[in-house]
Amino acid sequence: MQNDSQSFKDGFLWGGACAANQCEGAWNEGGKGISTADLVPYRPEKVSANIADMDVSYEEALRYMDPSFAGNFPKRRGNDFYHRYKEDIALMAEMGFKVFRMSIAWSRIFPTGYENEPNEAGLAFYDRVFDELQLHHIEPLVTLSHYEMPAAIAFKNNGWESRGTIELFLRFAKTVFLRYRDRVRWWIPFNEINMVRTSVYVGGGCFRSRSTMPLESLQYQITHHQLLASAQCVKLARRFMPEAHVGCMIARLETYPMTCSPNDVLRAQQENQMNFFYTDVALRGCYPGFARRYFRDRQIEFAVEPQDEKILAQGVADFAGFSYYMSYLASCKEGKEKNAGNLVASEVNPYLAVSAWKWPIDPVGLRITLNRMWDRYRMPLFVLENGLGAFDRPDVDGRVHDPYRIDYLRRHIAEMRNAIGDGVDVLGYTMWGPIDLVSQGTCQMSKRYGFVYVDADDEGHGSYKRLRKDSFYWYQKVIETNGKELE
Ligand code: BGP
Repeated sequence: MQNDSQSFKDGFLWGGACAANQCEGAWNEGGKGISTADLVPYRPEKVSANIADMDVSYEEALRYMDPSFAGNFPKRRGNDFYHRYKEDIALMAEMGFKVFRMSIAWSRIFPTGYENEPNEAGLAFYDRVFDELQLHHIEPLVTLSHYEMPAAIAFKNNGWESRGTIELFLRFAKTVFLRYRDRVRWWIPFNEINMVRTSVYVGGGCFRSRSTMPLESLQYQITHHQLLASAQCVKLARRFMPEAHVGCMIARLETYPMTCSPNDVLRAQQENQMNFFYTDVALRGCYPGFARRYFRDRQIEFAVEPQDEKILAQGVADFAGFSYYMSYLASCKEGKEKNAGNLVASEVNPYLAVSAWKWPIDPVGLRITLNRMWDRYRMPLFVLENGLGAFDRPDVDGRVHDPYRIDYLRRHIAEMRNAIGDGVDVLGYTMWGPIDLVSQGTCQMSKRYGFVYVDADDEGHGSYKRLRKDSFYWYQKVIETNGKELE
């Protein structure tokens, strides 16, 4: 028996996570093509009504493709990581990061997605980023697809609705595997692969109006193609980088029954199952029975080819990654009051406080989720995202006091430690958005997650100067003590 089961193992991967489209900026520099994320405008009227609507229609996208269209597109600016990566990586190193989760923008490497040869300037940019990380002994963990793709693929293929997109994606994957195989050991093909249930545009580069399929069938068609692409990525990675770890990732929607009525319990179980559907396929290599039933009951039909079963079975991932922000409630009765949330909104849980964006805060839910996933897969788990979006304001001395963020993270890390004490194997923790970045759901810069404040507003005004918040020093201590010191 181990003496100290309630502690993080040596080499635990502490760090932070971001996505190219939310931090890089430089949307039209270095030969980059226009991506689907570059076409998402800031819509303040939706933000004030607390509607996180990320969809862009075909007609809107066509208009936004015109370079002379004047609009506010925050994901084109990000937090300017493209020009400031050295400073940002130095800040992460100062906190003691062991790992930095980032994504590669597909449209930097293949501007339209259809080129035969990659864009060397794009590849060289990530060379520089990986060099810098290496200099500071920080491991990169790379997501290949984090809510963006070359816009041309959205227009020509309707994104992931088309099976042809798999081949384009694999060309991109192979290119970056071969280029970076000596420096990147951790890979994730898709961020939150279940996003497509919320937005076919963000999750699948797909315009709803351009498809003739009923919505749910379309969503699972996209998913099927992405699962095939993931499995083939695993296979490719094993061929070129036998030492690499290739995981899968969902936004974990830990769902509790609203009451102890067996029907509510069953509903919660079904919702949890359909949330695990993606990781079940990626980690077990086949479609689970409950999903087949779900498709049957709801007349969900999508194209599957005879070789697909084999493809899925041959590309089983080797760790289970997930984001965790909150828990959800399931009930057979439609409730009146809903909170907002990551990907989906849920009925109000009276036991939980909420953030300024009405996202419930449930640290114990992280322990529950870690246990549930460990029980299900017996595979190493990676907490790839967790964090609190909040309004931060520097004081007169230019300091940012963010006790609420420290409190949120402390309580979640403590519950992760509890889960480790329960016997769960956790590889690492990459807190979301260590340097303030543009919000995925609302496009706000003012929805801040970071340990480092970025002087920029929702319109892109500001110096983009970086300021260490109080939480910066707190996280530094957490890492230094390998999670022993959380106060
Ligand atoms: C996750 C996404 C991230 C991220 C985070 C916070 O679902 O993977 O890209 O942004 O949520 O969400 P938001 O930025 O909407 O607050």
